Amino acid sequence: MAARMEQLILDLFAIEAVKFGDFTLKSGIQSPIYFDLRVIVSYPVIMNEVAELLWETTKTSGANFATVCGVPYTALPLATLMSAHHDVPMLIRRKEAKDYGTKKMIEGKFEAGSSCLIVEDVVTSGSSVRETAQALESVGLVVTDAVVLLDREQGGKQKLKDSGIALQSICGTAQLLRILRKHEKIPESVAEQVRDFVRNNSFQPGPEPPVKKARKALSYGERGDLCQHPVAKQLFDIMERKKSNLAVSADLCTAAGILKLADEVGPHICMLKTHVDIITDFSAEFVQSLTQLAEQHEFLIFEDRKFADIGSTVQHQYQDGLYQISGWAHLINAHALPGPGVLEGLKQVGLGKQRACLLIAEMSSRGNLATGEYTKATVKMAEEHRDFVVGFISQSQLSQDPAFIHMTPGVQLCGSGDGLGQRSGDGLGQQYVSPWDAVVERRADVIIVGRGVYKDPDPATAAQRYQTAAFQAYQHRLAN
Ligand code: 5BU
Repeated sequence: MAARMEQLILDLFAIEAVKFGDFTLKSGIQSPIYFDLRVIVSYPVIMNEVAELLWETTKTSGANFATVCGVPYTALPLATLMSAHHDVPMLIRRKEAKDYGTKKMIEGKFEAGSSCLIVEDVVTSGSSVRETAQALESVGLVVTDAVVLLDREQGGKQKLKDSGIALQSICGTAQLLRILRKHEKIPESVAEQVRDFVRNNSFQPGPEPPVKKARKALSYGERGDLCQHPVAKQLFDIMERKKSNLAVSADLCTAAGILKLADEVGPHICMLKTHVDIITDFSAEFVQSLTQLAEQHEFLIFEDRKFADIGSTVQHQYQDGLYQISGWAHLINAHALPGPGVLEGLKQVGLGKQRACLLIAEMSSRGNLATGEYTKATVKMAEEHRDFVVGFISQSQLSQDPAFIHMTPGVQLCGSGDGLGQRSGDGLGQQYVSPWDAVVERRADVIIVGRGVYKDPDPATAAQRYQTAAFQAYQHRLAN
């Protein structure tokens, strides 16, 4: 088996499934090594060998399982080959519930309580395996084992062990480097660079740094108690009571459509987000009905107006015109781009009405410019206007202050590849992460979901699915 594994590593290098250079991983970290196992579908002999070695690795470990399930998408054909060659039934986890028919997240026959082996191509932190395990467990399956082709050896194995999953791998980074060095495929300097990278970028088990350990993770309810601003308090309180950290983005163009959606998803959300300027038949009656629904279902209204002008202009845009946003939106947001004047203008309108604002510190769209120094300056601006700014629209946690709320758009129920720098999108620049990644990895407090919910033929069920996924992720974060 060792000789076969050695040959496999050389083959993977030859087909560029393993590359060396300067790559940006999904987490934003620069890595000197990159695994792109998606190419193996073009090399059936190699793919077959990977599936066989995965099978033998599993069998040697003594794992018991009734079904196999590949983490979508790269590991799907691997699980298929294992299933077909060894006569073990397979399950398929949908990345997104299909928008017609039965909308099952797990396809295939199984008995509740039976065990399923997870198959994966690469493991970094183990988050994709955990996410698939969560989906399988949510329908009553038991997950105790996973098998992977390549373990990046950055702590994922230990993290999975901590959540009750034993991970077996065909090969780890250290062994891969040894083989490639032995055959002089890479210079020693590159191998050393990768070893350094792995050493410095591990999700380490063991004792946490003392400050972190001393600070217990606070629940939404506890954070609400620490907030000065009434809207922030109210939002945390709703999140705690309704067990929902889901905001639905109602990006529909008719008043009736938005009201119907708000009524359907109302029980599952903490907040409804609007783009009021896309509504063709906006009226005072619409505002009245939406406000009634917000009271009935207990959610806040967030107008995603993205104010970005000088103070005097945004004041009018907030208060006047057709929409008179300050009259009904509990929350609005603003870009930091114009400088503090944008907040000073908005505040003069909003403070008296006990309204709150979120600053856009990072965006979800590809190539956006809200990064680095701009993001840091935005956080500083928020800190200087705590009487009005209650948090951020962001893609990561930017402040340790528990009173600041982080809200993350660009979320859909889809795994986004483990550490591989890939995010799914909509073809127009939007980039998605899964609820798990948003809440656990990126530390979002609230996930914002638009099309994942309102494009579903059954938005209420879709909202419930997102609510459960995001709240379970929050509970995991609290417990760890
Ligand atoms: P989607 O259908 O889930 O992709 O909708 C996301 C919503 O969040 C949509 O209304 C956007 O305008 C909004 N959004 C975003 O997607 N990304 C951002 O960085 C910001 C807002 Br700020």
